[in-house]
Amino acid sequence: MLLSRIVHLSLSLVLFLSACNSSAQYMYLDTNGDGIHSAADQLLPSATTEVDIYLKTNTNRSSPATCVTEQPFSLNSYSFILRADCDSAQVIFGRFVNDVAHFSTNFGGQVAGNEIWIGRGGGTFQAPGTYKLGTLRVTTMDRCACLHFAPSSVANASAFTGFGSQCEGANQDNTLYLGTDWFDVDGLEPNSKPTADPGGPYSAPLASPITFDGAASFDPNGDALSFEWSFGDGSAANGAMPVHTYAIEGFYSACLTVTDQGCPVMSNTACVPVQIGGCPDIP
Ligand SMILES: [Ca+2]
Ligand SMILES: [Ca+2]
Repeated sequence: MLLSRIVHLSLSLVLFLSACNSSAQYMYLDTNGDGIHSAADQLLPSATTEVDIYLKTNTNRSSPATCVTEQPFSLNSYSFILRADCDSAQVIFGRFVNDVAHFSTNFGGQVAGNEIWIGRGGGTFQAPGTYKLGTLRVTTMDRCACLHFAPSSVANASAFTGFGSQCEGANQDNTLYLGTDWFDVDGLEPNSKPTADPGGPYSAPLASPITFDGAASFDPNGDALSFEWSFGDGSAANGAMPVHTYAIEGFYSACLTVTDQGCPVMSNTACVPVQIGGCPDIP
């Protein structure tokens, strides 16, 4: 409780008289070191992931913020809560390293179950912009885990996700709070399913080979895919571009199932019409 009081006091050092509402800040997580958030950012199952925490103090995903009192969206402290709250996955929070220069004041922090709260600050205002706040080690046990920002803590009613700034915010305490002053966050989600694209439609004379093309299939996480085809005549094959020859004229439905290597493993199936021989054209 004492630590959280210190956070509130520290984030309220600079007071201004005029109200300043803002709704355009963005906090996100990055695990592949490219400095941006995408579906490729995930916790490694049964392993330790270095999770980078980023904050844009003066923009949301795509547009700038405006402080109505024209005070800058500077930064002199931050506080965030992360929670692994999906699929009953167990996580272990490890070392956190602050990356903002001059933020040598440690507001403490707290781990409670699958939740962690961390706060840092310093006396010098940093210019508005994009900051890598720091890096947190997160270890998952034997399950696929997620990690989400939370506006408030389950374990500590005084902890919050936000940052101290010269722009005073809706509460006029020079603290911009997630869920009050701004809303854009991107945590780490479990696996996303791939999309199967079997190409086609296909047609060929009887007994002529057809090259099926599933290369346009994709996975939003960038997972490698395996390909399984069912040609509709009882035959099957693996691979992105198998060749198959039908022995009987007619219409068939060829289906492609792609499977990723994510956690949990996910699949997607799509089918395409096939015309063999001199039948009328496929509508
Ligand atoms: Ca990334
Ligand atoms: Ca995937």
